[in-house]
Amino acid sequence: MKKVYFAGSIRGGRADEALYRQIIEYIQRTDIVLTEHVGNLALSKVEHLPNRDEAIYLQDTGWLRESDLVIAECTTPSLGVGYELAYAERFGIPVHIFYDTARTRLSAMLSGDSYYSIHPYASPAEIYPIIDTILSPKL
Ligand code: 6K6
Repeated sequence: MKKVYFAGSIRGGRADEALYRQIIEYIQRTDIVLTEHVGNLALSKVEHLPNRDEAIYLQDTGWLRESDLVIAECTTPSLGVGYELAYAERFGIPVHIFYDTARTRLSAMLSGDSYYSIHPYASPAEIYPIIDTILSPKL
């Protein structure tokens, strides 16, 4: 089973929360999602700590370094997700970026970086077969 770091907007806006949750549940049928809370804010365990933001940063960067790959839904722009994608590149972790072409124009800092595997989609239904390919064990 692969350890997947799922990245999606939190303070950048929660318009796509339901989609994040569906993608996370889909990945969890076969693999491990380290960041389940991105699809469900109620699952966060660090929210009430006095040093909350530092705890979030340390926890998330630790999970990124131990992940096998990152899957990011980037339709809602997020500074935190952008940071995570650059962080993953720095540590050589594969990154797959999904975004809805009708709702966003992906930042050139992502679309212009050949390190990233980018998957534009017209309908969310297109996401799942691509995830199957990403997660399928290589022979
Ligand atoms: C409350 C409810 C759910 O999570 C919380 C506490 N906040 C965070 N907890 C865990 N990871 C976070 C939190 N805020 C941001 N992140 C990370 O940054 C996630 O891994 C997201 O992929 C990304 C979102 O960044 P912003 O800039 O949109 O917040």
